[in-house]
Amino acid sequence: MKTPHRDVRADEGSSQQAQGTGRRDFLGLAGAVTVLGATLPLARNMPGGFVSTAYAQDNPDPAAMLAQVGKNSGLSVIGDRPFVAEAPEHLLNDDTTPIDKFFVRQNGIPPEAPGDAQAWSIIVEGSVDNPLTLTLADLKQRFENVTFRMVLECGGNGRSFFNPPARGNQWTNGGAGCAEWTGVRLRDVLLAAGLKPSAAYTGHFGADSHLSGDADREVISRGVRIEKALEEHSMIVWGMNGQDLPLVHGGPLRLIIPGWPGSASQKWLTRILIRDDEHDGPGMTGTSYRVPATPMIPGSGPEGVEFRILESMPLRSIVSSPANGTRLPAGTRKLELRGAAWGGDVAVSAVHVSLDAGATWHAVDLQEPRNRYDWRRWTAAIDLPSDGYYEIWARATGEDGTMQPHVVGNWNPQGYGGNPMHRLAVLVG
Ligand SMILES: Nc1nc2c(c(=O)[nH]1)N[C@H]1C(S)=C(S)[C@@H](COP(=O)(O)O)O[C@H]1N2
Ligand SMILES: [Mo]
Repeated sequence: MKTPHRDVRADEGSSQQAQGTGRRDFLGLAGAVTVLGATLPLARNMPGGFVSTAYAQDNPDPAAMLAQVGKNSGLSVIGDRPFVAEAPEHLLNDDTTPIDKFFVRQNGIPPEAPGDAQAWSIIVEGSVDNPLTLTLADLKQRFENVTFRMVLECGGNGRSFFNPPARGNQWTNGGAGCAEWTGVRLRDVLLAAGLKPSAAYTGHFGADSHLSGDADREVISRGVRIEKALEEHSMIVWGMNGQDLPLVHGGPLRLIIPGWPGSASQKWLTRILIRDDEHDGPGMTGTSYRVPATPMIPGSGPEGVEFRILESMPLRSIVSSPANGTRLPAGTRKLELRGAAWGGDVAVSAVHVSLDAGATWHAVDLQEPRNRYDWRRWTAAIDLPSDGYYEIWARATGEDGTMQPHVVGNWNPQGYGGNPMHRLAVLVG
């Protein structure tokens, strides 16, 4: 067993580490949590609306923190400051991930909800002919409104599978969800601003504040090559699953840059800077969202290693039903499986499952995606030869012929791209 990583703040770049906040993370202090809980015995059992903000802030109690932001109590809180929570695979069993089961990744402190969401505005400037200031209401009115169901996935998803452990939040497979996003195409807005021929990169800015309390420090500011920004599915969104985008997910307005690390999908969007060169905000440099250009020795330091920006996320498949550890009645001879698979810019072409550690594989029934970047839901009914203990392995294949590996490869200091096959156990009888 891996010991939980103490420095939960260092997830995606030393540039984002809190400075002198004097806060503890609860993951390394399980004993202390018990003590705190004991001083307020009823707090854990209170319904969400009764857990005061002050309580949640002063007591790193995962249940209270989840309730505070309207999240399902089954999510795993993997960081308390900033708040980070993922869905165990069995909570990703819906075709469209409900908001309460959708992972959360904060790098700083979210802004207050604005009084008038329609008045929230963004600036588009830099290498453009007509810099724009647009309110949410302007966006709705001026540009075609579109809805796509698309996966949003943290760049560090799968990090906990690295050995030796990589620095940062220890995600399993649940730093991902697939929601219906409503908004406008980023492309339409950029074209309205008139991109100069030199425009090469975007830089994204948001309204959250840095954990250090320094008002001049950006929490995170990533960007993408202009070609990605101009793709049909890159969006500025105000809607999630038919509702107004919740504050915890970057409402009123955020970017969705599908298929690439979630960090490119700036929340509480305030500004898009068009640049002639690669953006260099927090999260763009060093080993943040970067992987080695050539394979490095697992556990070694970054000195002398050339890193490149992580763009497409890797292939991933999950079994979302049954849950890991499920016990089925004796005599069960059909194992009914449900799951999902996705793969960044690469479409999933097949998913296979094995009950015998990969000796034999069974193809699953794959649903068509609704649109590009949607995940593919799948089902399978596998014959069980007998009662007993079974491990289920699931493996996705991409349209480029690549597959998920048995074990995580490509070790890198911050643990990006960890996508080994999903493995879970069931007991029959
Ligand atoms: N302004 C801002 N945008 C942000 C972040 C942040 O901390 N601040 N976190 C990023 C990261 S690392 C991820 S994985 C996604 C998470 O989005 P979610 O919390 O809506 O799931 O938002 C991204 N956008
Ligand atoms: Mo992330």
